[in-house]
Amino acid sequence: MPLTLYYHPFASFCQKVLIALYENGTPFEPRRIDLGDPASRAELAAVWPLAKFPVLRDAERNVVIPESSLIIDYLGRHYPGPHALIPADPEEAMRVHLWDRLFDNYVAPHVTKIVTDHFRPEGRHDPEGVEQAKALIAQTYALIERDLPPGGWACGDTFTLADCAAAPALFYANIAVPFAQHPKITAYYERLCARPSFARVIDEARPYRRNFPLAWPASYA
Ligand SMILES: N[C@@H](CCC(=O)N[C@@H](CS)C(=O)NCC(=O)O)C(=O)O
Repeated sequence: MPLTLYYHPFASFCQKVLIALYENGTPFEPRRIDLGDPASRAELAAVWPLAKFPVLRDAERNVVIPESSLIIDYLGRHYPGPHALIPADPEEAMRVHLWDRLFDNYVAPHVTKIVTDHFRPEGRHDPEGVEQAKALIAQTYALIERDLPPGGWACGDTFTLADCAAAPALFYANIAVPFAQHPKITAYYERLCARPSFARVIDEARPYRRNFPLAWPASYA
């Protein structure tokens, strides 16, 4: 098996790539990284010095690919399966990339800001930064609610890279800044949770929930 994924099942950007792999039934060797363990972190840093995951290693082509969107793009080009997650049409692909960017840049990192503030030592919290992060997520929800199609997926009838990004981002964002007052996002999120690839990702991450500092909503089975 040429593909190795360096990842953690609870990390949202890793979940994004897992969804893509599961959508296409792509075989890979999972290499679980524990960033709290120096040896495990060093193993990741040896393939990608920034020590951020996910990272994909392709032994057959002798390449290392960091960055979730690039990994999904790479998989589609070199290990295609039944679901093309990035459309061939450049205009459609641009729309998919825009939605992917929305979730990656304007939702997920702000959730990280809110969550990691809980791990800061006493006297080093950043309440203003946390409030800003919450406001930016709320602002992005408003845009998503405005432009999301009433049914189907983020960019229409086909499940794409944008949905791989959306599912974990919304899963965690909803805990930090609930989106219940946005009916289209709520219905879309329910469709994402019913998608077998994402349902599997949620299941595999469940054992790690005890380390999460925010309260789990009752609706999160
Ligand atoms: N832009 C990157 C973001 C990767 C990222 O931030 N991953 C997080 C886990 S979800 C991480 O490595 N966090 C560990 C750290 O920042 O030390 C991508 O799309 O893959």
